[in-house]
Amino acid sequence: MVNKLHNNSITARSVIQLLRSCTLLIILVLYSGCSSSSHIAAVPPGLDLSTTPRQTVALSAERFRFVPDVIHVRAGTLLHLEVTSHEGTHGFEVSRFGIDQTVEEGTTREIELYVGEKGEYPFRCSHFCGLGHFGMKGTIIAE
Ligand SMILES: [Cu+2]
Repeated sequence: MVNKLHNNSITARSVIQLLRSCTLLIILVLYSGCSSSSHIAAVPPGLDLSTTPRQTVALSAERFRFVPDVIHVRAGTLLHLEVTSHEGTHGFEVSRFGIDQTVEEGTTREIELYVGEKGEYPFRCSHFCGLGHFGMKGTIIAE
């Protein structure tokens, strides 16, 4: 009888420990999920705007593409994008920079981001715009 009680309390303790480990694991998974989608500040607060080179690119959002869909920029440039939708409502998302804007037909969104590091930064339409929506994407290439 005493033995049985003892065994039960051990089982209960193991279950609690298991639950604790699971909770910890879930928190870790959620946390790593968040950090993998972490983004760079679009324009870092300390950036000296008077000396930073700028580049302006006009982007057209159409069904179902961005024109141009590849933007070349020199690393260390403040990129000024003018995104105009000529057909339908679209979204403009650069997840690495935490940018996500809706661009309604006939309007232009002005978006600034500082491309500090060499690399490829994908962008895409983030507003479902029709059958070709999922192919509506492009890349900023910083060299
Ligand atoms: Cu779309």
